[in-house]
Amino acid sequence: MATTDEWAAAAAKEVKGKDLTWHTAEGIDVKPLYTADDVAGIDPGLPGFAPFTRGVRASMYAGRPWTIRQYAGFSTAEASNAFYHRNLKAGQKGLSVAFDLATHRGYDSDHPRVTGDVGKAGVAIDTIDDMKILFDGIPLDKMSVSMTMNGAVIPILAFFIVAGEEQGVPQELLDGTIQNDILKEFMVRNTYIYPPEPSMRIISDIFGYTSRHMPKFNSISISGYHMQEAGATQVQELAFTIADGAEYVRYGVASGLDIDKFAGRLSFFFAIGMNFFMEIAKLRAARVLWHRVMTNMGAKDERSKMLRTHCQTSGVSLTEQDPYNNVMRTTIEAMAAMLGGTQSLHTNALDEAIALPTDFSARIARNTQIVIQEETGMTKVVDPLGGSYYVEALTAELVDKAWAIIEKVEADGGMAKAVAAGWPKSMIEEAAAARQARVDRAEDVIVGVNKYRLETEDHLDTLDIDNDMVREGQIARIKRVKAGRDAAACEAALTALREGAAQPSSIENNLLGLAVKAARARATLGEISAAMEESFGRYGTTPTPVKGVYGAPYEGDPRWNQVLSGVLAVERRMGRKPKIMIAKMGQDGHDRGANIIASAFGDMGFEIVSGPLFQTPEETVVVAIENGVDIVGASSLAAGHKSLIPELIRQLREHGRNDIKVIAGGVIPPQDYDFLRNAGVAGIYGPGTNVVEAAADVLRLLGHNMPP
Ligand code: SCD
Repeated sequence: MATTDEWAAAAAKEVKGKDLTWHTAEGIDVKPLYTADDVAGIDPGLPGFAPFTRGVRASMYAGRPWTIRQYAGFSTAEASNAFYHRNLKAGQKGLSVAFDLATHRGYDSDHPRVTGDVGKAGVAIDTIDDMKILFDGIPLDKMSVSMTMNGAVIPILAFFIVAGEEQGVPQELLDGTIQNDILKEFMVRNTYIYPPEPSMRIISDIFGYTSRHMPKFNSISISGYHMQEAGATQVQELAFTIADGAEYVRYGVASGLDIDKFAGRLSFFFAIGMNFFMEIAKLRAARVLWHRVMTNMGAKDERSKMLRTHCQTSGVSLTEQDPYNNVMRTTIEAMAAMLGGTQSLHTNALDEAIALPTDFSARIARNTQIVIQEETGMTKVVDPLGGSYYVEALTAELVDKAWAIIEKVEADGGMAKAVAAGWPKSMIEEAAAARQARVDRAEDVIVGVNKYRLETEDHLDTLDIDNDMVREGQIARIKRVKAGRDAAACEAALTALREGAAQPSSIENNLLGLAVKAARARATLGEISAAMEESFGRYGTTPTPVKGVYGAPYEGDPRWNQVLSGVLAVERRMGRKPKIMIAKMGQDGHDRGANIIASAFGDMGFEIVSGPLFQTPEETVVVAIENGVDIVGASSLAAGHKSLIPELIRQLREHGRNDIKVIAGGVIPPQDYDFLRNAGVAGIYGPGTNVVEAAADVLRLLGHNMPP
């Protein structure tokens, strides 16, 4: 039998001494070979038993496969309901509702701030009537329903409860999950409404209400997904998600709940990206970490310590270029999720980098899971990678690396304080900027983007929502509901909620309990949100880009130097640095792209004006003019580009400032490019844009003769 030393000598000879260690973004040195030496002392135990490394059920998928749960929703409740029925008929097993951004941020569709957002990136829900239509013909005692809602979580959950009630399903029988994870909203996703403190009260009120009345309902989905989407490494995603979980448990306990009465209904949500084995190990490590955290916090019931999770394949790993590659990417990611032991899974559609899925792309996405479940035999053996030297060693290493970050969070007083201090967000943004630089420098390969790029891209039909029509329909329904309700009863219910929000939390003042009464009285989502806003206020923020991370690896790079000289030349000519405003308009809080552009352009010598999130086009114009910017870069990731960007240009013209150029970036389908150019957009930068080349382009717009 050969020894590992003999193997090392043989391998070194084959590769002529080249270092075969892979230094990953999470700071893990992955070796080219793992052996029994790497797992000495590691015992992953058995599935269904603590610490659940090998899965939360003894029989896992051999007993029951994971839930095929596709996240979907668009335009109206009617259209989304019809889409759900088609998908369930075709093999989907659970529902997962995507709401539009107006709903997320607590605005009814008739609010002037949301004209560009209604029905766009999810379904518009204003009233209990919308919610009833959404689940028409779907028995809520049989179908488990997940709802991705964090900001307007109180009215949405109240509508869901009342929709069940009016279907004849008591709340005790409702099965499903509400995302309800506000900490990650403050960190990366930005669909919050209220400031952190009252937002945390909302969460413990929901824990209290669901633990008393909804025993089958998962009261939270503690999410790392959006962290990875925002650029977090797997270790960061793992650590901050588990630390968020610990914080929620602490708040629940502080509100007077017995840990074992609510912890069994906490659930999790992770992203599954392209680093196949790292993702498998991450899910295994997450279960070990949660078991450890909950044991330390005094949980006694094993169910309280059992990490059950949903997963979604990675959105950012998808490309606009050569989009059929996304089918393979999603398949690989789906396999990692199942080999990691997920309970529920969403597989992305191939066009999801640029638009909402069509029936065609949704079918391929769904069938990816069905094929794995029903054709491959992969579900027949529990945790088939258990005992793999590499997977077990990587699992243990991820546990240790994440634990070090969790200990730092705990030393800082927990995740709420760490989020307020801002360092987790900065850590993630630095990782995002570093990743973008690696992609732009083709050190991290993305097939079809920075390697093997096609000469001409195939046209792909994508779904387009007629936002005006949806909004008009919603406004008409809001009017109907308001006209048909008992105004005095509705006002009384809203007053009770307003007063409850002004008082400390108690069973009588439970915000969800009060909102259920308001929903029964036909109060709208906007009214319920506004009633709480009176006491809580509305939270806002302006992004602060990280410095130096994107530019560092470019030091000495000839193209980089050309851009730096170009910026200096423009600066000499103008007598000041060229100024670019990075604008986020509408209710789209996805700021990863905007932050990366701000960081990278800042490193190239541009002066950056970061606009606050959630601006209207009018507000953006005011900031742009006051700051004397040369260019406004509008970042759009939630399909509002066709209404918000032309409006921005119109407003600039009205102010006599045609000289301020407008460029657009983000998730913009190519078929909208002509529309935007005709509206006056000077440059469009979709997913996969090389940021240095985008800057070269901007210099050309500013009149600099930039070499190609
Ligand atoms: C499971 N069961 C078994 C079994 N496996 N019983 C016997 N043998 C087995 N092998 C039982 C379970 O005990 C459970 O019953 C029931 O079957 C259902 O199984 P589950 O494992 O609990 O699965 P599910 O109901 O699907 O729940 C999965 C989660 C839940 C717990 C993870 O929280 C969930 O569905 N989450 C989905 C979240 C989601 O969709 N998020 C979308 C986010 P009991 O319950 O009686 O025990 C989208 C998003 O944010 C996108 C990005 C963005 O918008 O920004």
